[in-house]
Amino acid sequence: MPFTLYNAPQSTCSQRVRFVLNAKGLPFSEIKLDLLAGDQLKPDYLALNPNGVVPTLDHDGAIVIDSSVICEYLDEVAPEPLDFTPHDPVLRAKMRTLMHFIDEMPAAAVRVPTFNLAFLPRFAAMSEEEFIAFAESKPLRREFMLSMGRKGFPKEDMDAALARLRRTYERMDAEIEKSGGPWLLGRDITLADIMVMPAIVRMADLGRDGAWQDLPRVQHWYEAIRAHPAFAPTYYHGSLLTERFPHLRKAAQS
Ligand SMILES: N[C@@H](CCC(=O)N[C@@H](CS)C(=O)NCC(=O)O)C(=O)O
Repeated sequence: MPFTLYNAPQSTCSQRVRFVLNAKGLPFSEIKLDLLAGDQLKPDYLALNPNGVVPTLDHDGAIVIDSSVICEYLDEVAPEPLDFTPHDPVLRAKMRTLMHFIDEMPAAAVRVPTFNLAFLPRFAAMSEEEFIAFAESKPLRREFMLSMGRKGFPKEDMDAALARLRRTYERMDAEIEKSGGPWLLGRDITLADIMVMPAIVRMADLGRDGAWQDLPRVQHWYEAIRAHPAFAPTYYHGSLLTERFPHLRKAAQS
C-alpha cells in the first residue's frame, strides 16, 4: 500500500485527507496518534513533521505535510477517477482563495470551542507545571495553548471564535448563491468544500448546528456533504468528539 497516513480520528485536519483518500478510492494504511498523550511531539514523528501536528502523508517514502497541501498533492498524483481541482484557472484561483479563507477563519476559530468544550478536562487534571511543559513542547501551538491556560479561553475569545464561524457560514451562503450550488463553486465538489467540511461537522458535533439554520443553502450543503460516499468511511466511529467524550453528548443535547 503506497499511502500511509499519520493522523488522529477526531482531528479535523486529518478528516480532510481521509475524505480525499476515500473519495478517490485510494487504499491507505492509517497510523493513529493520540494527540492528548503527545504522540505528535515524539522525536520520531517530529522528524517527519517538524510542526508536531497531524496529518502527515507518507507516499512511498515521500513525506507530505499540511492537510491542504496533502489534498492538493493527492489531486495531482491521483487525478483519476475523480479530482477536486477545477481545470479552469479562474475557478481554480477561486478555489484556492476560499482555501486560504478557510484556513485563516473557520479552521483556526474552531479550535477555541473544541479546546474549551472537549479537551479542557484533560488539561485541568494536569498540574500547572505539567501543563506549561506540555504547552512549551509544541512547535506550532505553544502560544495558543499558553493563552488558553488550564482554565480555558475567556468568554470574549469564545464569542469572537463563534462570530468568526458565523461569518464563515454567511460567506458559504454567499458563495453558494453566486455559484448556483449545490457546492461552494457550483455543480462540482472541490477541495474548498472538503477543507471547510470538518469545521462545520465539528460545530454540529458540539451541538451548534442551530447557528446556520437560517441559511438553507448552507444546510443543504451540509446534507449533501454528509450524503457523499466518502463521508461515512471518513467519519468512522471515534471521529466525532461526542463519541469520544461522554460529557459532551449531554452538553450537545442540552
Ligand atoms: N495547518 C496544519 C494544521 C494541523 C493541525 O493543527 N493539526 C492538529 C489536529 S487538527 C494537531 O495535530 N494538533 C496537535 C497539537 O496541537 O499538539 C494542517 O492543516 O495540517
